Amino acid sequence: MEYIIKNGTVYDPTNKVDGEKMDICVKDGRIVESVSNNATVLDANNKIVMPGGVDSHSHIAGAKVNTGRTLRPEDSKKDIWNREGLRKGSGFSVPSTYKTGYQYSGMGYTTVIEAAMPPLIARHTHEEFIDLPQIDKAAMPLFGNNWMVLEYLKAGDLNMCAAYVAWLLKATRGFAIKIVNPGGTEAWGWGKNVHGLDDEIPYFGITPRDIVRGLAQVNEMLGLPHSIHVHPNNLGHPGNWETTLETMECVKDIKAKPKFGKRDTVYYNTHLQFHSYGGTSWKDCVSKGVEMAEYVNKNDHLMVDIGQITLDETTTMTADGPMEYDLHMTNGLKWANCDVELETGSGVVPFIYSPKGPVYSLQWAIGLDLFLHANSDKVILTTDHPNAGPFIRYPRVIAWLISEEYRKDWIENRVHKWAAQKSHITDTDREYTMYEIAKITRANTSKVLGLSDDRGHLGLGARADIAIYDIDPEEKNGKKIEKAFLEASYAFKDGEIVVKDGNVVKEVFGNTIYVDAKINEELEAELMKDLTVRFKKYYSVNIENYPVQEAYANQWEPINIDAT
Ligand code: MFN
Ligand code: ZN
Ligand code: ZN
Repeated sequence: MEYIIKNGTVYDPTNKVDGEKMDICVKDGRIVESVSNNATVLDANNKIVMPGGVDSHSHIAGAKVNTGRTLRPEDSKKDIWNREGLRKGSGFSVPSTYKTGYQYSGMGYTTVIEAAMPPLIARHTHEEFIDLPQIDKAAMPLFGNNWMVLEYLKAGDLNMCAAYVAWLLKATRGFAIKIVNPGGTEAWGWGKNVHGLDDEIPYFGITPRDIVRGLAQVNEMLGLPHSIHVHPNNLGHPGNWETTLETMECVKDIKAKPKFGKRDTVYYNTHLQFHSYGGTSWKDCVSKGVEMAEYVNKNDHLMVDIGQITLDETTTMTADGPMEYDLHMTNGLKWANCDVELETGSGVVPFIYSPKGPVYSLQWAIGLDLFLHANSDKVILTTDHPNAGPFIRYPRVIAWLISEEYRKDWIENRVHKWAAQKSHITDTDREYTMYEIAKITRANTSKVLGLSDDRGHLGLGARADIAIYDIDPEEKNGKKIEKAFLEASYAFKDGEIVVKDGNVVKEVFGNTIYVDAKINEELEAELMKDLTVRFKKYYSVNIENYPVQEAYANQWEPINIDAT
């Protein structure tokens, strides 16, 4: 199929296109220079055109997501979908698989990264991916509490650690190194936690600093497309901003050496909002959003996503087991906890971020402090779906960023006074431009993931993943902004129209992206010898049964790297 999208106002930061009226040509799934006279014409006059959205951090598939669905039948009964021609679905904060794909697609998103995959049960993530239509997907295996990683780092053997990371990425069809509460989740196996970068991890004797630094070095030895992706220690605790800064500082000297893509950073801090808390308790907690944003602005080695609180009832889920226990003790709601042998753990807790709550209003303001004081080249829009709120609230977050008037309405009429009192959100009248919105949802994410060669932009040769929204770039009405970004006029996936007027009109199945890094043969042989012994000794499964089989995707998209 050929298309020409005529006269749209185009925002494509990767190619420095800022609101120019231009035509976009599409042929055989890619953006091309020109099309024939037979091309279908799409009139985008008075509409804006952006590359398809790329989400670098969202929990959409796998064991803990499904545990969330099981734990919360009250959520699964919400927002029941029964639309002509589509699979039925339901769930507000933890939607079913098909609905997840449809809703991302309806918002004009085309690539989404699942933020935490337990290696041993990677198959569960991939099984759900198979039934998750409309988008390309990838998943980040959890490495920060893995016994093999801890052992190799304890022995100071970065080569073996790198070989293991390469093997695990391939075996689980994973995409990048995810680190959650380094050392803390392992300590949770002993009913403990770690509280700072230099706390000793029980039995292993190494520290969170050793894990973060070690894995950052390994990441660059292998030349992976993405950097290490880190959820630091002390999430959600007043005073944690100091731990966050120390974690960021500890990898500053490492140089980015990707063998694929254009990443120039070595550290990615996810859901920074949850890590930017001052004070010593919730009574004296204040936003450190401005201080954190200033650090992010002046340091080139890192990128961050925000994890903006949306003030909804949601379901929290994370590999940070001890944190979820704390949360369950704080809010008194039900709790699920899971251990994944040798590798990681997880917890799931419902959470009601009431707009009237002082603490939740402050958390909301901290996210906005970060956005409003950060350079838009350095931040990424996420809600850490569903932890700080469901992804279908991205359009509302965009409205808060674009319209000071709308933000003020929330500050004055909807949220608790702590939001304004304990943060700096009322000190600034900054409003994001459409160009900046395109950066924090497309250009920045595709670059930091190493996927900007053919995703997140509209240059020649890019995948024809495109979103068209019916909105005036100067619009300041929050409700109109939200509606426009929630219901894309059109969305294209690989050159086909998949959404019209916010409705999915064509079901397609995207790729599953993973990294296949080739390592030196001798090193690989040494690793396999060692792993075979470790599997026999510790695991309840055989090494032969561990890798994810070829059948576990609609279409694999390997990223081949030569790390010999
Ligand atoms: C990430 O996974 C990921 O993370 C993230 O809820 C997550 O009540 C999962 O126990 C949280 N509240 C307080 O202590 C508040 C202080 C309280 C007090 O005791 O004084 N103050 C008030 O209530 C204000 C009263 C005055 C007023 O102004 O109204 C705590 C409590 C809480 C706090 C509970 N914390 C958890 C937050 C952390 C992490 C959520 C989610 C988190 C999820 N990853 O009217 C007048 O003048 C009187 C004013 C009042 C007064 O002063 O008395 C995954 O991968
Ligand atoms: Zn996290
Ligand atoms: Zn997360």
